[in-house]
Amino acid sequence: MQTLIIIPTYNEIENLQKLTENIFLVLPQTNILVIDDDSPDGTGRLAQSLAGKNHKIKLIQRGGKSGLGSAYIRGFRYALENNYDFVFEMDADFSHNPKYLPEFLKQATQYNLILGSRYIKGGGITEWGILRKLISYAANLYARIILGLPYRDLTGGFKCYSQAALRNLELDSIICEGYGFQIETTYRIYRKGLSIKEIPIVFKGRRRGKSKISRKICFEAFWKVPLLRFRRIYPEPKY
Ligand SMILES: Nc1nc2c(ncn2[C@@H]2O[C@H](COP(=O)(O)OP(=O)(O)OP(=O)(O)O)[C@@H](O)[C@H]2O)c(=O)[nH]1
Ligand SMILES: [Mg+2]
Repeated sequence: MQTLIIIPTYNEIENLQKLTENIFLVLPQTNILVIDDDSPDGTGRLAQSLAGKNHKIKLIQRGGKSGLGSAYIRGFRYALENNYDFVFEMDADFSHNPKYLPEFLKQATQYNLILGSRYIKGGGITEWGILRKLISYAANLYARIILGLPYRDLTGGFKCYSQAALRNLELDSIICEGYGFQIETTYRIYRKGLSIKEIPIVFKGRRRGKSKISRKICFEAFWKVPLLRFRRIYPEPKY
């Protein structure tokens, strides 16, 4: 059973090394794929040196900041080319605690997609102000109602896909980039009739490094979510 944890990075030099160490403490056999967009703070160079010392750490270095969604799509292609069985999405900033990884994997043997959920019993958010909590909650409600999805946390980025789920994503036709990307990937898997399970996570607000959230990313999700609803027919995947 081969697992790959994809970590997109942009200016995460204060977080990356410690995060990889903590991941290997709970999942010693996993591989980690860092997708760095030429971070000005040298995260890419750090990742290169970590990869040089440990063959379980892989690096894809891209030429410049091209967005979270396209970084994950690049990582998903790598995972399919290399035949990984289970593939995680995880942020670099310790918002996603590695301690949950074994529970994700346990559930992934029974479901095609596991969502780390802040909005079910046992889940939560620490270190976020009321405004950010409200925006996140409203965005989830909006997506849930428009798309008719029975899940509480659609914008979260701590997820585990089976290989079958990845093959069903039809990567060439994904239209969203930021929070919308998380909504779109879950929606596609749901529409294909694959199984999805939410498990509770306590999400911790970023402590080190700077946020990359932007108004553009929030606005994109706002106007593209209704498009997803009415754009039901996706072209055949090209692998
Ligand atoms: N490769 C790549 N990684 C990115 C890009 N934008 C964000 N990331 C990474 O994606 C993950 C999530 O981004 P965050 O900035 O933490 O976004 P957020 O969690 O919504 O907001 P904060 O936690 O407040 O910073 C982090 O690991 C970032 O370094 C990008 O354009 N390219
Ligand atoms: Mg974050």
